[in-house]
Amino acid sequence: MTGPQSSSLPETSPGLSDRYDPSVLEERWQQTWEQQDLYATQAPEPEQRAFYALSMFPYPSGSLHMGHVRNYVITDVIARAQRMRGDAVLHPMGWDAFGLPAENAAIERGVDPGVWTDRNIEQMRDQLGRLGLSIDWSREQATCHEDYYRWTQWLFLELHQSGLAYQKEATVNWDPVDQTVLANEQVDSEGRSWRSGALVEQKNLKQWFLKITQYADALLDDLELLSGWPERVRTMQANWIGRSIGAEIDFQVEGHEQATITVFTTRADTLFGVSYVVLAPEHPLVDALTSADQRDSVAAFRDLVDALTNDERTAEDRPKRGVAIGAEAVNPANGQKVPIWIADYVLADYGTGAVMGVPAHDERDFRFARSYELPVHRVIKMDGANEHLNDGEAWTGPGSLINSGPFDGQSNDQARVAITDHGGREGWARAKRQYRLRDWLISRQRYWGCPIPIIHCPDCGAQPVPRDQLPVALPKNINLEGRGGSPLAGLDDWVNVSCPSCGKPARRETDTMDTFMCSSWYFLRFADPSNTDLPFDAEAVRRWLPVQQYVGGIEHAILHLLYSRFFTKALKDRGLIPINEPFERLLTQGMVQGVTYRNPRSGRYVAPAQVVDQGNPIDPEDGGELEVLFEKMSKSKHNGVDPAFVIDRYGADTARMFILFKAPPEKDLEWDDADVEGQFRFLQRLWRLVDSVRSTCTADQLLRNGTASIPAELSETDTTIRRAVHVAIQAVGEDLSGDFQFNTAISELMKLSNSLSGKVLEASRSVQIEAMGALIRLLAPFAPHLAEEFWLRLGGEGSVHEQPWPLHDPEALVQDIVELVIQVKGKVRGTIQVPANCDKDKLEELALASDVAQRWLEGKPPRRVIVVPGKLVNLVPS
Ligand code: ANZ
Ligand code: ZN
Repeated sequence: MTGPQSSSLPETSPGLSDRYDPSVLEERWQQTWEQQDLYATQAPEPEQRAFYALSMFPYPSGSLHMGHVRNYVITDVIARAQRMRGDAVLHPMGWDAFGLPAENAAIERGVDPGVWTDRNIEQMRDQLGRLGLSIDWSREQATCHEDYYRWTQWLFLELHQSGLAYQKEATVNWDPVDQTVLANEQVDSEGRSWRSGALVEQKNLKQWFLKITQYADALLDDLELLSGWPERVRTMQANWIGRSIGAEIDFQVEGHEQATITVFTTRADTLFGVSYVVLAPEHPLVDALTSADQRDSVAAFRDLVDALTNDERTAEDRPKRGVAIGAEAVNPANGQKVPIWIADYVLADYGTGAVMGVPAHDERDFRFARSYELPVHRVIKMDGANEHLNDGEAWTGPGSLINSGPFDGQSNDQARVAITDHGGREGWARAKRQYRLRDWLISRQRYWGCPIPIIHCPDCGAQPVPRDQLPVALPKNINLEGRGGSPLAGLDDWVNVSCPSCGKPARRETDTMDTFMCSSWYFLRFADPSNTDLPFDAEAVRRWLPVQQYVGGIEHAILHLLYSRFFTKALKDRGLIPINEPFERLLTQGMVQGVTYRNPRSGRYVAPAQVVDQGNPIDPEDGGELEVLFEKMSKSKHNGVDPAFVIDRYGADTARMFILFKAPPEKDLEWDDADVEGQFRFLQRLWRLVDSVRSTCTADQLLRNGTASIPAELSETDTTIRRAVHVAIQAVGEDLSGDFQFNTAISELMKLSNSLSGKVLEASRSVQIEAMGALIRLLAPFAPHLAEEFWLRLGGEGSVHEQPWPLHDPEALVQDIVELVIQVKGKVRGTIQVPANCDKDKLEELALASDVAQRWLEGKPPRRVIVVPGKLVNLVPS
């Protein structure tokens, strides 16, 4: 018989047993949320804070990996928590959808890159759906769709109009595997392509660049505003921009009236110590200045250097090599003649491509001078030291000037300025800032990218495509087989157009844009995703941006994050947006590492299924023992764990809980099946806890909004439970602010669950409601499906995800105070007041901090401490 009270308890879904079965439950909630449009973005009310939570959008490879899962789950927890805290949250998702894999798939398998990409997007969207993310899918963007790239082109034209996009002939990085040029940021320190891993070659080509160097100072100086970014990322950007403050100094060349060699130096104070001048082998003056008898050795040396990468040329541990070219330069400070050399370590594209050699005060110059028996003139005296201390090596530290004419005795910092000023008055020196940053090369000779909206006219030059003709659509069904050069160049119908200015026959630009262009502004589009008149409306951008919390991989520390900052600043200067920096806070999540079996003899990685287990892991191939490591999950190392597999087996909530619990978000995370299992068991315990409460619950005792008015008189159980609940509310709240310590937040939830299990049933009904209402709401950002199910099962109203975040009641935290006796060697010496329920460690800590202890121990640690909880602490001095 069904009584009237229990019949009004909420229905759970048909077929749902009383066992925790995530597969049924999660799918049902995902469908319900979708039907309810639960995660639709709500425009912020006046007074309401707008909170933009964003994950770096993925390349649609077609399959979701654990790195993605970690990234999106972290952002999701933040978005959900902020929503419950009352913010208007924007949490969108999109696809960085142009790029080479689609084109290569097209070449290998004959599928259309657009079709291939859309299919992958579809698949990945489904996979993401299974994670239970609170994403507003109505704002989805794919950079390869016309309604997006039309605006990428429009923004390119904006930059072009401001003179920030230009074409020039340049020596560029050529990737021989992908058959395209690369930006400097896309070549690693070993000279390899970031994508294909091929050794990059140098080629001379006419290419499109963006003048990011115009923003070098702003990009560097504004790093100081980014206090919500990891220090490491800011340092990487600062080093990449590489500002040097120094001077240019002109040297005349003996016997060549017209020739001036300008060097860049950060040490103008050492000018009197110059013993030679060095040009980069590629320096334009080398040919004119080389004497007849040095022609052959100069030519031979240049060939040698041609074969080296920049890194090989400047590596610390390589000998520096060079040849004299048979000419002399005149030191403008003292008229001294010094030989001119070319050397491998002087780079053509840094500074002026020429340096003054000061062996006494620069290590590299010192070694060079030693190798070639060039003189060493000391001009900086190490203060307070015997002069010949720096005979055997270069002195690169501070000091005062010697052998420097009128500048003798000045500190080298003073002299650096004084010598530059003096040269300035005489016309041979200028203060100068130098940057490592180069303009961003954005043209690519590939098909699957955003076409550059330019038409080349023999008479008018490079003309922008009129904006009302955008997008310049990528032609479909083209033959991608012929490698080398842009595939678009072969399409006569597409290429041949008339000039938008004069109407004469002209040709379309056939290069496409670097995909980093497409991702440099997508965060702006999400603020105004369906605007058909503009890429975004400034008001919408003002409403949502800067992104409050950006989450993504450290691999973009320079690339995407620097480009996006540049775009933001350039668009602000164009008056298009009111913000100066795109991302207020940045979290770079650590890697997900899998158990990896490696054969230390062959270096071969062995798939776990092949490992022979004989107590130790054995390689079936050579019968020898394998090393067990944790490394970033990857196909080649056979150490990946498929998210779908984990979700099938345990559900998304367990996967989320494990990922959040196992390591703080910015640290690497070692995958561990046993810990996944552990989280699953924790959720099962919660299930039983909720079930136990539900079984005693009557219609007038439903959770409703999860709060209850607490009577003044409480039992001891009530007080204990309330304290545990409010301690958890406070701790989880703190862990979800600032540093995002999700792992400790989950530990707090576990503690709370332990405190409630069994005991909560003994509490009064209002305390039960308060406790369960808080537990479920605190769980909601982490395990959203299960929390929603619990909310329903206990008669909560509406969705748990729309409930306000619980706030702790300081009064519930107040603990009873008891008196504790402090003894020294068994004699009572005083008492202190301590909270009831302190554990032994806490009591010892409080006793040691007491006045009595200070007085009797005289600052020395005691030999022994005996704690009798609730009674006394006995200190035995040493
Ligand atoms: C004379 C000198 C004396 C220097 C001394 C240093 C110490 P950063 O800080 O990296 O900008 N340099 C300039 N252009 C170069 C090029 N194209 N290739 C290789 N080296 C180059 O370093 C600036 C210093 O690097 C410059 O200051 C110059 O050497 C060298 F005691 O000039 B210095
Ligand atoms: Zn024209």
